[in-house]
Order: sequence, then C-alpha cells, then structure tokens
Amino acid sequence: IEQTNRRLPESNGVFDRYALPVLTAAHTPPFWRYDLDEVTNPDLLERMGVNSVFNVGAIELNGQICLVARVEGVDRKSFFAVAASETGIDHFRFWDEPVVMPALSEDETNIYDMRLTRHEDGWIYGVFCVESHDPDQPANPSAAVAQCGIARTHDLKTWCRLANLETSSLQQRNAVLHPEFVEGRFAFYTRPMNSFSGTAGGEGIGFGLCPDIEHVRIARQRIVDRCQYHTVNEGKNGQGPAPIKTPQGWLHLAHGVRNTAAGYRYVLYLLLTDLAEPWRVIAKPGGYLMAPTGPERVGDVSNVLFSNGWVVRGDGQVLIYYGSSDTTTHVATSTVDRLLDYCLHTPPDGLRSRVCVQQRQALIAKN
Ligand code: M1P
Repeated sequence: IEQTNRRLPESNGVFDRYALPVLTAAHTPPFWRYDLDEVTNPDLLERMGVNSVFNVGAIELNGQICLVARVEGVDRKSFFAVAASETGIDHFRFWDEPVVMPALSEDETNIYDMRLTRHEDGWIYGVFCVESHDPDQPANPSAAVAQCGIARTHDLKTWCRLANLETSSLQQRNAVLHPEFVEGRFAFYTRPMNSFSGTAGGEGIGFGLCPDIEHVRIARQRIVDRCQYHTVNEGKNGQGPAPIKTPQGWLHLAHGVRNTAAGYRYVLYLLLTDLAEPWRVIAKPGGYLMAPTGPERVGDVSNVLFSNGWVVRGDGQVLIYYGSSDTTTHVATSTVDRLLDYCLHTPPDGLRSRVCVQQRQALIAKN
C-alpha cells in the first residue's frame, strides 16, 4: 500500500507497464483475515485467508480511481470489494468493508468480474457473473451455470439488485452495459455460449437491445466480433470494460482465448465500432494488444490476462487494469490518441501466413 509504483522503461509505444501489481491478496485489510482478539486468537492465526484479488471493474468517482475487485477467499468464493487510490497506479487501499451485494436466490453461489458503466440515465451499473450449481445435473459437483447479474448504485456502497439478464443462451458471462441508449433502448454486449468453462458453441461477442433495465430480456444477440480460426480469439472471447467513446468510434477492449498444449491462453485485444451502430466493427488490429509476460504469466490459472476495467482521465490518459493469471491485478497506461492510432493504423489479421508476410514486407520496404 505504501510502495510507489514505477513505469517500466521498455515500451512498444502503445502502452506502458508498471513494475508492481496494483492489488494483491496482501492488500486486503488484516482485520478481514485475522481475529484480532487476544482472548479468542492468542497465537494470531490467520483463519480466514484471502487467495487472490483480480479482474477489477474500474471507475473515477469523486476524484479517486475506484476498483471493484474480485476478492477470492481461500474457500474459493469470490465477493466484491472497493479499493481506491488518487493516482490510479499505486497506493490502492480497500474500503473497510466489502460490498454487500443482495442475492436473488439461495442458489447463487459465486459472484465475480464486475463491469462498471456510468450510464447516461444517471446510475452507475455493475454487471457481473452469477454462478450456481447446475440444477439439471445434481450428481455432478462441477456442473455450473453462469448467469449475468445486474445491480445499480450511486456511490459503490449501496447496491440495488435488478433482475438477471435473460437471453436464449445456456450460459451468459462477460456481459457489459453500453454507456448510452442505442435506438432509445439499453444496450448490452453479451456472450452467447453453451459451455460453462470450455469453448463449445463460442460464437463471439454479442449485442442486444432492451427497453427495460429492470427486466432485461434480449431476444436477438447479433454477433459483433466473431470467433475465427487461427486468430487470438479462435476459441472464445468476451467484451472487457464498457467501451470508451471517441470522435472516431467506440473503443473496445476484449479478451480472446485459444487452446494450447498447456491449456487456454487469454490475451487482450482492441477493436473500434461505429458511433451510431456500436455493434458494427470499423477497425480491428491483427493480433493481441497485451499478452501475459514475466510475473503476470504464473498464477492460479496461468497464461491469462483478463480485463474488465479501464478509466479515461481528463487529460486523455487511459488506465487499463488487468487481472494476471487469476491471481493479482496490474495496471498499464496509454492515451486515447495512442490506442486510436494503434486501432486505425495496425493491419488487420492477415488470416494466412502468406498475407502476413506481405504485410511485413510492405513495412520493411517502407522503412
Ligand atoms: O480463468 C480465466 C477466466 O475465465 C473466465 O473467462 P471466460 O468466461 O472468458 O472463459 C472467467 O472466469 C474469468 O474470471 C477468468 O479470469
């Protein structure tokens, strides 16, 4: 909490990484983990440990950067807790108490990965994954159903839970509320899928409209960014945080997943969609923006970068928060201008080795 973070000197010009993670399990207050009563805990045993702090929603509120973190106890259950900082790159400190998120049913077992959206209707919305044991497979303890929970707040302290998002998909994770009305309706990025954790039926990032935020039913999920063979999002993908509005279009950060002999690899990539039709991609650079590197690579689920939070500051700086291997949280910084330049001037994925060589030859010739 006291340590000052340091921007790493190596940079590709698009973004900068930092030496230290911004949040770890060790950032959680000791009074969340230890009974501090000498009588009931004379040997000061940590009886309620925290395993990891990652996949944070992010927002600027009252001049501070607030992260709604996924805090996972040693019992594997996740909950939300707010950590705030003036700088956004270091000195994050958790508020004294975790978020008390109302549950809609007794069966809700785990909640995680909140996306925060400051909507033009005046509320701050939190859209998150709600996981339950699959009622159709009671004999299989690993069978789970992911649904999308929705709650709203003005202060990140008091949360009003709304009905879960309804779609025709068996599983619904990585849903995100768009910040503005589209065609007079609330707009959601979705992820139609059949499989809880695999890639079966992974079509891509979806998009749908709904008139009533208190009962969100999306009949049609049109595909914004489709999974494609031999790309970084071949297996599955998901919208990251709510997109950033720029003069050139909506800037989106997403994660893409592919399978390898060592398991799934999660990387982050960017795309730009049309201002009036945010489901229509107008630019998509080939490949990834960020992939796990150094200490980010190893954790509970290694080789994973996952982002569900970013913040644009008044001067155009973008703070990108990302979970590293489902264990800690890092920050990278860039600017809206740099991310747009990268989006608009990076060649699209050539999809064939021979085309990628042509792209590189054109660069070499120009240089
Ligand atoms: O373990 C990697 C990620 O797996 C899930 O993401 P997705 O639904 O795209 O597979 C989520 O559980 C996420 O929290 C996690 O980081």
